[in-house]
Amino acid sequence: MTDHLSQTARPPMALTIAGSEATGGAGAQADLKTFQELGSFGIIALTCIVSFDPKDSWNHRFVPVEPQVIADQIEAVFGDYDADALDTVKLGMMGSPATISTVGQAIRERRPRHVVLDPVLICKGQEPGHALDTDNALKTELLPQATFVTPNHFETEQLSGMAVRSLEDLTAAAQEIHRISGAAVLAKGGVRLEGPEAVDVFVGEDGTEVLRAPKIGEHAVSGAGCSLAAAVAAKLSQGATPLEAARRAKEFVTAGIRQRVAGGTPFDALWQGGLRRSGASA
Ligand code: PXL
Repeated sequence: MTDHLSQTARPPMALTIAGSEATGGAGAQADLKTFQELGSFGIIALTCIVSFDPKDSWNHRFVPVEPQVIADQIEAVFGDYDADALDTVKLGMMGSPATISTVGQAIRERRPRHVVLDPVLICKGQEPGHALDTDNALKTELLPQATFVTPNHFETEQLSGMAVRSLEDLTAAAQEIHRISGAAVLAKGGVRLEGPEAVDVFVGEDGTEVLRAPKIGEHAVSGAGCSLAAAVAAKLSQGATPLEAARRAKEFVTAGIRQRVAGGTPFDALWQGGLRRSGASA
């Protein structure tokens, strides 16, 4: 459109390439809500559809989107907005090596300024064994293209090849992932490390910083990882430094966990409106 509306300033934009999680707790839904809450224009290219199964202990039913359809979505998005308008991409759940190679190629061709990789290997409730076939593909195809990576406890161990049992371990592993990838790293201890605080470690060009917040319960909350990486992406799309984006993202997620939503699944869901409701702004 070329009417007067197109003259108004364009909002910062962020694309998530991620899966749908139907209950709205995690995945592309969490990303889009986070982008909107934090003031960026959100866009989705869908990689897969996950439907938890209430008849089967909430196990994941997983349907991949055809590689060509993933490539088509990305083509549509970058056809619509050039790299100046859309310089931030978040990568969420891929689910298979075929998807990783399609997305890897699309990102290599477009080279967005910020590539925030949430290296999703397994979701809440899944066995770690499911992850191993995507592990190598993530490491070889996506990690080298990431400018910012947000591994959880398990993913930090996988990507660094190190055991993580303490804050010192988490810091060393985050530094190792930074060394391997060149990306800024926000490694999440979350509720997995002992102690009263949920501790994450940032390692990047702007240094190493431990981010702390009081633990809210002892159980992981659905959507926390997706929302954290999406909040980082939103802030980077608005010109924040990686460290600044990490700090704001941690506040956003902590407030969202405080305002979590309970349902029938064994895990609650983070609410992206939490920070807004608390009256603060990220
Ligand atoms: O929280 C990780 C995650 C990411 N993306 C999708 C998911 C999940 C976990 O359930 O379903 C689509």
